[in-house]
Amino acid sequence: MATSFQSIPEPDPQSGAEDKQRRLDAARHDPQGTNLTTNQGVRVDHTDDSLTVGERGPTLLEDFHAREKIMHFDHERIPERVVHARGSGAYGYFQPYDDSLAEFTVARFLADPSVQTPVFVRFSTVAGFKGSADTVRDVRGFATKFYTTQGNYDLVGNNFPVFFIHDGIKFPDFVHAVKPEPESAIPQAQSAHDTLWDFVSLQPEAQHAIMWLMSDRAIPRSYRMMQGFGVHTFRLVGADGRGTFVKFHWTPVLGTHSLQWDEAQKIQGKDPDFNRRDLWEAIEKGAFPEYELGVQLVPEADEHRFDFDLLDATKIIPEEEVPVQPVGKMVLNRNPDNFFAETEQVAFHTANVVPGIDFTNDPLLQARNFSYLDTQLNRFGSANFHHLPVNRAVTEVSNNQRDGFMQMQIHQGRAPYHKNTLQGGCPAIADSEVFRHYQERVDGEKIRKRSPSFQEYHSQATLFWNSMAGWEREHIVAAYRFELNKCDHMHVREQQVEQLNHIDHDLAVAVAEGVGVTPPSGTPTPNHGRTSPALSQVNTLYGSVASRKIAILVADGVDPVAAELAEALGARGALPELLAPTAGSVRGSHDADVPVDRAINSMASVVYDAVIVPGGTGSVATLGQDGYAVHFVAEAIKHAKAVGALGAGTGLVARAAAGSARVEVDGDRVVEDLGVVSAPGATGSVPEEFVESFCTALGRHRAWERRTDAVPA
Ligand code: HDD
Repeated sequence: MATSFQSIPEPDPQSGAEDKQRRLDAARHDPQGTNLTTNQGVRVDHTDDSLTVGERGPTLLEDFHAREKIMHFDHERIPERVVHARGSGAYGYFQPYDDSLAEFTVARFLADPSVQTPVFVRFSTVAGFKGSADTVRDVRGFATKFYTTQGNYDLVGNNFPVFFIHDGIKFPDFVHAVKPEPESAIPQAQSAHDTLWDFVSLQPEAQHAIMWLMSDRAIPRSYRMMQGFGVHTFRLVGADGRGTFVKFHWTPVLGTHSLQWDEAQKIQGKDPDFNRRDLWEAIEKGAFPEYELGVQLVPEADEHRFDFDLLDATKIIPEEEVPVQPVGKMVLNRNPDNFFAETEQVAFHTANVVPGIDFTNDPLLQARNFSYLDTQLNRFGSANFHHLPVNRAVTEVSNNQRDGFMQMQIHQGRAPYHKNTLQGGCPAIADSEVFRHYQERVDGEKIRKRSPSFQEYHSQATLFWNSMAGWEREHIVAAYRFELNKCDHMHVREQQVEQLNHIDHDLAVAVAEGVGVTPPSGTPTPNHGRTSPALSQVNTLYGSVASRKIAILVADGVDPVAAELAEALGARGALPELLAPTAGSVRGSHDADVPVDRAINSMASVVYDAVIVPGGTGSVATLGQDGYAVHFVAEAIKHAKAVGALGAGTGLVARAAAGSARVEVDGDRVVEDLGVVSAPGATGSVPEEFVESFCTALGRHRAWERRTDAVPA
């Protein structure tokens, strides 16, 4: 996860990211100040009653307004994406730091630091339907459309750097296995069922991506706090036609952070839109998500220097072998105006490339280059989906493609063919800035056979496992156990445990013990012992409290510190909210009203990053009697969150902590233990030391070393 997070240079005003927004203006419709009309622009004076014969008679066929309104409603839905149906999007821009890629690629948006390129990004889950919950255990899509001055470039990636299969012909099988089982349509957006595990335990190539799926990477805290990867090895092409292999990485400025599995499941009920809301609110509040783009470059001459095949999308290039070179930064700074028009109708396609970027023969990528164009025809029912505002290039589009459903352009001229003399030969073939396919010599037999260089399946899963910290391993074992325990067929559990025996024998035994099968009988593959520290979330960025949500629990009689605390935390960029048993305000111990942001029982600790209980004996006594409030604190303790306590609040937090962290309840000291910060003497004002210590704990994201098994929440 190497990053530099430099600032980007002043862009050339002509290349501005606002260009796409200006063009979208033409398609925007604001109902403010308008009158209600039919689709033909005829004003109507009544839209609540159909045209009938008499007050209680039948509706007339001539009621064109009712018919049009209902007809349109009947056709409001389009097919959801067959995968990645659930998603959220935002606009922004990308800009390179410098011209360091200029010697490798003619793609200006990557190599010219004066160019600021507008982007639209859609984040998604894979398996669930459009209305499924956000925080399921799944891969996250990270798809970016760059509206470059050389045409649209789509980088359609995921938050895992590897995929489950290495040939696209298996994609339908894989997706059929992970989707709800066909006879019952159960379970929704879950990998924890027989068919998925049956499939992957019979496809050893899936084991590396499955290891990622069992890790905390599959439950990101936020789209703003996850990495993105192009996954495939692509090719950069320079002005001299030279090719260089490239892997793309997005790294979030806020660090890569995850939820806890118990928490993720609870959020699915408390706020199914958790990640969507987080992205939306952050952008509305001006906390713009930022990601650094990095590249791993491999000269063509080094294609065969690795112990895996560069064309195998189930493999990473370890960052320690080929460092990630920072290239530029993307900032997401604008929410869409309309979810359907923009986020739903955006159409990504891996074959949307621009001069300077080309494919490799990765068989997964080759299949994707067919699938994405094809799937859009199913979604839009027309080949004209590139006319949709969100999909339109900012460059001129001119060719001889004509007609089709929903043609939005009025093509002039009488010669829609090439070559012609009747239109002056236009559209003409340009002699500069054109896309030229990378010239690669290919020859061989026509065969259905995967290269032996793709046929080593487990060593990088072992690398991942070896690179994990103790708590990351605990989460992985727990995830395998959870998932396999949901499988009805014991032989499916056994098949998977046998696979694990090729990754790490101890892991296989630990999982077997938790899922009621005998430990693997076969000879284990010896663990090679190698690690890649960049894979562990221990080595991500920590320290920032920006946009972290903090619940401050109050009731009548609360010490005056509550409001002061909210101000001090807000000044550091965090998002504190005051929660009380009822909404409105509470009466402070200093006899002043303290406004409250939300009622405790309309929220839950799982949607916050941290909880604080200020003092005030009346307030703490009321909260202590409120089972929901006590549970709120205990749950935050259980999920290893930063928890703060001041004055009498320390008593309540000590009770909730159930011995999992030391909480001081007497004296004047500020004490931090395993992410729990207590300041029993702080009643009149908030000690700076408390704020410091609490923000340090919050900036560490979670105190994973806190032992919370005994905490009942
Ligand atoms: Fe895919 C959507 C990412 C393999 C076929 N894929 C889709 C989206 C993302 C990815 C992020 C959602 C785009 C959006 O937000 O609209 N897919 C990946 C990655 C893969 C991958 C990173 C492996 C490296 N996909 C893959 C294969 C195939 C597909 C092998 C088929 C052979 N993917 C599709 C699709 C989708 C799609 C059916 C559904 C909706 C869409 O394309 O526009 O064509």
